[in-house]
Amino acid sequence: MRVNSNTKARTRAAVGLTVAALAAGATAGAGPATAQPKAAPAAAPAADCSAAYRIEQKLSTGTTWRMCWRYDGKAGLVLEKISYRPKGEPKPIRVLNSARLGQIHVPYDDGNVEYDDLTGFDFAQGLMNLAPGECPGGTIKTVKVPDSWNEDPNVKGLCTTTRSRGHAYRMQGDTANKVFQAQGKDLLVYTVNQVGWYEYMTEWRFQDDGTITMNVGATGSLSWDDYDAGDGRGWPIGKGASAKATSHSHNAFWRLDFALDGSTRNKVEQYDSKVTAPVRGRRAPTTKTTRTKVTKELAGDSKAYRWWRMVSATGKNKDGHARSYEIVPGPTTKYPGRSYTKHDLYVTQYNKCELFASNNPGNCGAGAGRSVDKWVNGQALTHPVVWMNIGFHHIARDEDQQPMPVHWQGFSIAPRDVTAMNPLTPAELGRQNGHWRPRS
Ligand SMILES: [Cu+2]
Repeated sequence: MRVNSNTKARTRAAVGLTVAALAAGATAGAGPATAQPKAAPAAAPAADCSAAYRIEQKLSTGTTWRMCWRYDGKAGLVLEKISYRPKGEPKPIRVLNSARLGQIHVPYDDGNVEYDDLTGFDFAQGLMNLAPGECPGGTIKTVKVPDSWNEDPNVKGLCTTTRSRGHAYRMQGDTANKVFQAQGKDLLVYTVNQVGWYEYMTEWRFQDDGTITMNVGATGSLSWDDYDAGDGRGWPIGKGASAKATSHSHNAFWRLDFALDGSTRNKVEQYDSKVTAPVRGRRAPTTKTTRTKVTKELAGDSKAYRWWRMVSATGKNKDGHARSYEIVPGPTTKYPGRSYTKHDLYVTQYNKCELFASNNPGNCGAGAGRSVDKWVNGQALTHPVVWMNIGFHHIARDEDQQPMPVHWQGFSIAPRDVTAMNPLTPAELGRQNGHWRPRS
C-alpha cells in the first residue's frame, strides 16, 4: 500500500490537479476558498462552536444529533461535544467530549515494513475532495487542512448526510391491519483520506435510536510495489502466479473521550456471564452475570459473554436508572505482533498528551512511553478515555482490483438506559413501560 517518494510526489500532484479542476468547474462563489469562509468566534455564548464548525441534524424520526467538528493535522476529522436528543427529552444529552481515530497501524506479513498511517504517513494531509455524487442528499463542507502541502489548503472533504437503515422496529398491533413500525434514519459524517495507494473512508454513523457506529473503510488500490511476495506470504492476483500481493493487517484504533450528561467522571463497568450445565433436579443450564467495577486503567480483551459500559456520574433517565453507553465491539482479528495491538480495548486516565495508540508524537513525560499499552499503568480512572482496537488481516483476492472494493472495520457504542423507553416509541405505546398490563 506504500509508494516510493517519486510515486508519492506524483500522487500528491494528481491530488493538486483535482483541486484545480474542481475549482475551475465550480460555479461562481462556490469554489473551495469561498464556500465556507472562516467564521468569527462563536457569537452566541450558548453555542459550542461557530456555525461553520457545527453539525446539527434533526432526523425525520424526531431525534437530533449535534456536534462540532475540526480537522487535526495528524488525526484528520475530530468530532467534539457530541450530543443526542431523542424526541421527548427536554434537552440534548451529551455523550462524548471528543471522538476520533487513534491510529491505523499496517504491518506487512513478510516483516519488511510496518506503517503508522496517522502519525507517520500523512493520513490527514491526504484529505480528498469529494465529488457531489459522493455525498448523496447531503452537504460537502470545506476543510482547511493545517500546514497543507497544497497551494490551496481548502478541500471539499467533509460530507454530512442522512440515510435510511431499514426497520428500527416492528410490532404487530391488536388487529391484523395495525402494525407499529418505523424506518430508522441515520446521520452520516465522513471523509476520505488517501495514504499511498489506499484511500481510507472514516465514517461516523449517528442513529436515531442513539447508537453511534464508527467505521474505517479501505479502498483505492492495492500497493503496486508489493506484488512481490516470493516467500509464500501473498496471494496471486494477476494471471497465473506472477503477481502476488503481500498480505498485511490494518489495525485501526479509535479514541473516545466520553462526557455522559456533560461530565467526564464516567464510571467503567465490565460484565461477564457464566453458563453452567444443568444441576441435578433442574431442567436447563443456568447463566449468571456478574459486574466488575473497573476503577483502574485497563487493557481488556473481548470474549464471548463479556461487555463493557461507560456509566454517567450524574445523569439518570426518567425511570431513575443511571444513563450509560455500552461498547459493542465489531468483528476483529487481533494482531499479536505489537504490545499495543495485543488487547482489544484500553481504558486510560485522560492525559491531553496521549493522542495516538502507537508512535504518539508527544512525549508524555519521562518513561511514559509512546503507545497506549504503556499508559495502562495502574492510575485510578476519574476521567476514563476509551481506545478500541479493531484489526483486519488483508489477504488480497482477485476481486481487489480495480478499484479495490471497500473493506470495513469498526464498532459501535449503544445507549443503555439513556432514555426510559425506546426513544422511537410511538405515543400510543408510551404507557407500556415496565410490568404493564393490557387494558381491559
Ligand atoms: Cu489492505
